[in-house]
Amino acid sequence: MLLTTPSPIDLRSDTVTLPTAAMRQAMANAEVGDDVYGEDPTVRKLEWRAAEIFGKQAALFVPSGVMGNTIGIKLHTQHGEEFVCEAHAHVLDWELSMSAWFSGVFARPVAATDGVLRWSDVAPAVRTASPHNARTSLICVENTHNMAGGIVTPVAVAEELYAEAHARGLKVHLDGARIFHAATYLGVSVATLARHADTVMFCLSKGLGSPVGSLLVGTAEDISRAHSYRKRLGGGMRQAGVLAATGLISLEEMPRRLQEDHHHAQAFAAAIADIPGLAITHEVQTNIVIFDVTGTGQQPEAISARLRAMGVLLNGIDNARMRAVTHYDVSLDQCRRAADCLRHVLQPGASPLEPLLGSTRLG
Ligand code: TLP
Repeated sequence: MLLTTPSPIDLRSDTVTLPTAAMRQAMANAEVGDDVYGEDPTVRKLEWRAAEIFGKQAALFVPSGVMGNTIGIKLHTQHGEEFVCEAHAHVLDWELSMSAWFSGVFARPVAATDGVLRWSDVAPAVRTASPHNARTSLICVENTHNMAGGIVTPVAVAEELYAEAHARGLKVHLDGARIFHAATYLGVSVATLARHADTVMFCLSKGLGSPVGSLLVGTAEDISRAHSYRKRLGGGMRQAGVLAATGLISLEEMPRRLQEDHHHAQAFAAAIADIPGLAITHEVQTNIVIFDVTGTGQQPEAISARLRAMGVLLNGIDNARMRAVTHYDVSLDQCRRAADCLRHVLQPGASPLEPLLGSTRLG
């Protein structure tokens, strides 16, 4: 007899989504070739569509967001230069110092309290070359900003930054891992948000549901140079069409359902907002809810362990804060149940609830 194991409600990240039935079918049927020779028709189609959707000349399929950001930074900098980014940017905090390791550049962080990087934050940190200073050559922006609770940069704020940066000869790379979420929130196209960025990295394997892959979009010249950096990083893939096939589904079909994830994040936030000692750090605009648990007197790690015992996966991001990320594989009901579990474990002297049973897949 088979034992039923409870399916966890996984709010650790939107990277945990599983490929849909249509994606698995597309993988099985994908036309493939050797992409290092430029002969994989499905990869070429994905790159062509990504460039078209973003209003750019060309695109490069890469295995991960980190690789896309690494190549973006490499394209616009020389060894020994500086780039400016927000103090909690992914490129700074979560990419194992790849900018230093691969490009030999120094990240100069500037804090934007609400997570929206403005030109007024960036300007004082920009340096021109002198006997005492290394030159700033690049600004990295992140939209949505992951560690600022998925906050969106308004179009006008971004446009001012691009214009001021370009006026000073600086390049701008956009970490748009969740750029489709930003576009959904603002009700604009990703092309509008990408218009003035020199390069944009976006992920297929987060809210868009693909198992693997990101794209770097930009000018034909930059993307042509990017090929050699991808190869150096070990990202030259061969019959990668099996992955690109899911990417095409992500691009064409998944953006239209992101509003649902935003709604679920808001419902989760509303359901935990009055838990004593818990404070949501940012307005919930997209699919990420970050909350500070310091006031509960409990550590994120301990809360995480107790939630896990109840079938809810939700991690800390530091000693004070935890993050919940909604996605295709969690329903509204599951978000509400996760919130109930969180309330339960934060009650003084709470005992573990029964594990939660049920599928993590939306109907
Ligand atoms: N973010 C992951 C973790 O690395 C934190 C997550 O669970 O959110 N840019 C941004 C803004 C990201 O959030 C991430 C991944 C990346 C780049 C890197 O993408 P991958 O994981 O594909 O290398």
